Amino acid sequence: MFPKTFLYILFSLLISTCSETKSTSFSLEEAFPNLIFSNPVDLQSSKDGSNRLFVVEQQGRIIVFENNRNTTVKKVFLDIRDRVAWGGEMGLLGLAFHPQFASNGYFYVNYTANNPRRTIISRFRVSATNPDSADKNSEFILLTFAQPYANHNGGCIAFGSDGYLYIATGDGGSAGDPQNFAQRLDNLLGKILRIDVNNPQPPLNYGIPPDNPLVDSVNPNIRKEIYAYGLRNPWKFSFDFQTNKLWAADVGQYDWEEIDLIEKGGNYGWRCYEGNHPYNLAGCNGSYIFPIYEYSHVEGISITGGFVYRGNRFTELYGKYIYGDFGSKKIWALDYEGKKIPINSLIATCPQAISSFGVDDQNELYIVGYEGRIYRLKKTTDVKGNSKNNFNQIKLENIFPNPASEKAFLKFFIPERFNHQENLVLEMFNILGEKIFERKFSNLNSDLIELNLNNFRSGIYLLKTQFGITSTYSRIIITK
Ligand SMILES: [Ca+2]
Repeated sequence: MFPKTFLYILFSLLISTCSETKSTSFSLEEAFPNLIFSNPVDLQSSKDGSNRLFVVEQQGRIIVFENNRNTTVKKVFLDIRDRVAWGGEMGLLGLAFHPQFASNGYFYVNYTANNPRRTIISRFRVSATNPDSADKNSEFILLTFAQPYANHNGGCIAFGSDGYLYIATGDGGSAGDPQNFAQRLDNLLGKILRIDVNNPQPPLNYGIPPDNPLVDSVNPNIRKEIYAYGLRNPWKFSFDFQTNKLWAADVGQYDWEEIDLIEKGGNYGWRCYEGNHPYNLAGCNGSYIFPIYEYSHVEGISITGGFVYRGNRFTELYGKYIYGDFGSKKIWALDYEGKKIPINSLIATCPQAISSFGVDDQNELYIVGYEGRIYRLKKTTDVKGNSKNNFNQIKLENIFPNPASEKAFLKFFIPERFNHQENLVLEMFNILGEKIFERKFSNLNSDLIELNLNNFRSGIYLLKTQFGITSTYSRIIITK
């Protein structure tokens, strides 16, 4: 048994550092040490060959600067603070450049305004004479919709490879989606919308793409802008243009943050489900698409979606979905091939609250700190020796779900030249250090082990995983 003081220290360490079994091998550095922004919430590239970046400030400004680490110059590209109502989750929230921005100068914004409180999706145009300045008077409003409460406004907008504009909307706010907006198809809240900005269908200032999922509905109340629904507050989404997948991170209510792969016409469950967990099942008899990954509020409080990394600086992150949490400031890499169970690794912690991620013309990744700094990843020496040296050792990669109630799965990394006769010993200890479970596997023929938790009470437990002389401890939380 462990002495209690030792156990206390061990627990403290585990709770702070070992919720993931992989060690951090990245840290963050300021990407533009000479620049600071005011409540930045988005970072975009115009992708017009000018090597510029644009940071969206929540109060209502867009700032432009050269994508050069040593730059000291930033300019106000657009200032619509006089039109934007900001604070909390309101403000200028999203920016998307038209795919032909280099020739037509169009870009699109998503912001909230008051009197009445509403979301506005607008087009602006760059100045004809100054590429670092937009024409404030060029505003062309495409779409507005009422916001019943101040929170859950979504905010992210982006063009897909189909040329259509995708718009993330929140469920309208309050808590628990009191009007059930996200499940209903007669409104634009709690959705991913898709519109055609190039071919307006009067009286609309935009078109409905002919293959939108509800386009054939004869019910006049159904909104044909809807692309997917059942979302709570998809604050950030992004496209992986290698696979054409749409990744959305949906902020949870009280317990679960989720990552969804958005399919046309999909119902992502809210408010019936929060992540994989029933939330309010009244009237719920639909067909729901559940997240490909979720994490509990032990790990964070509000997910900030990122990007599938397609840059060149970090080959080990290529193809992985990099995302973070606004509150815990953790950054993870999710390895998901579409078939196997995803592997989630903590890779860094941000000095500031993470409001957004962004990518530049080279697909390199930036992390937007809400207190004003822009960061990028930097490789650090792996002090725990957990990288190349250990590639020949079996190790526990993931425990999921965690917290768990009835069963949990242990996912192992098994190297190619693994001796399958080697013994695996699993031991579980309660918070008093008492061993309450032991199981030995003499012939490990699967990288996945199922743990039956029916006989355990709610609580925090330590799971010891031992192969030969190598052992690791992981935290597992059981909730009944
Ligand atoms: Ca969901």
